[in-house]
Amino acid sequence: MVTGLAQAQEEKVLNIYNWSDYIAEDTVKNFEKETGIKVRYDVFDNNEILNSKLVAGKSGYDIVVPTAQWARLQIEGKLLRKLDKSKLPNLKNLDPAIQAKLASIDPNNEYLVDWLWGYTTVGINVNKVKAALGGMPMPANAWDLVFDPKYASKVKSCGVSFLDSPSEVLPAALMYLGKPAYSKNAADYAEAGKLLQTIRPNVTLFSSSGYINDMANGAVCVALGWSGDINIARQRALDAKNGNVIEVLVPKTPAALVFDTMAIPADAPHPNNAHLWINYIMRPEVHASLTNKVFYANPNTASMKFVRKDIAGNKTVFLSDADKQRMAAPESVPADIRRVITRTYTKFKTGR
Ligand code: N2P
Repeated sequence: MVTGLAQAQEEKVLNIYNWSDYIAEDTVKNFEKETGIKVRYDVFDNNEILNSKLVAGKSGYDIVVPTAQWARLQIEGKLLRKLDKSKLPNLKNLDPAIQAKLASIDPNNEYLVDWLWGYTTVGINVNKVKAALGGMPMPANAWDLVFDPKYASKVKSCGVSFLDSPSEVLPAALMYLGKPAYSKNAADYAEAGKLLQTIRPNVTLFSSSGYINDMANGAVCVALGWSGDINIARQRALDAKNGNVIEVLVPKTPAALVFDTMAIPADAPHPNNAHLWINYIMRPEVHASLTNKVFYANPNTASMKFVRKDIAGNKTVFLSDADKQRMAAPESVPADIRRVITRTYTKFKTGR
């Protein structure tokens, strides 16, 4: 039997490269116990880092978790391996609506399986922001807190953090200006760059992972961050009983949906083990345990009965249809625009 032979020849190792703060305590442990496969688990906190490893090749990783629009580029660059669906019977558990959404990036869902999903948004420390705004009421548009100098210059006093990733900040700035999140027009980025320059003095931290604790302990009161991360900060503040009340705002204007997807690099040394992992994650209890720990929605319909009631009903985790519809679906942009994005962001960050 070819499959049996291949499996027998594959050493019992699986190398995973995933986002930080994105897994439950027992996810790896249970997989290792059950399969006898030793997992090496490394983390990153932005797509740019992951992509450069894949482009360089020979990363040694068997499972990577790019955001969908980055995975699209990696598929086009032949950096990912087609999934063998015969090894993934648990695909039956996934929500057909989410599979259909991902198919716009990955036709027929041939390369990618959604790990979790969320959105890029604004998180606040409710009391500190109120205090920093003085008599000013909270803006109706959550994005004003970070993009309108009138608000941003006030909340600066209690700490403003931005994701340290060009491909997260530019779409948010573009949408604030009423432009498409994934515009293919360089002139739009010039405008976004101008906007970013006006608010640069108010950004006190660039972070895509450390900001979770900074929010939880009160060092940062406003973050342009990811929905689940901000909910993790909220939970950590509650656990620490430190009085910080953290809240994820669901913007009433467009925001970017984020689908992070499991994929197997084309040169993965252990593709069989990688399939075992993907199929394991798609078990209802396993997918639910991820959501229960990190407050990102999962694509697994069958998992919902294992998701904690308060989380299943939390509209900042599982968005309402109306909120979802307002948000931008993933789209990749061509290489020349990616360079414009990087340049615009670097100028913003360095303040030049
Ligand atoms: C995990 C962040 C993942 C969401 N901490 C952005 N891809």
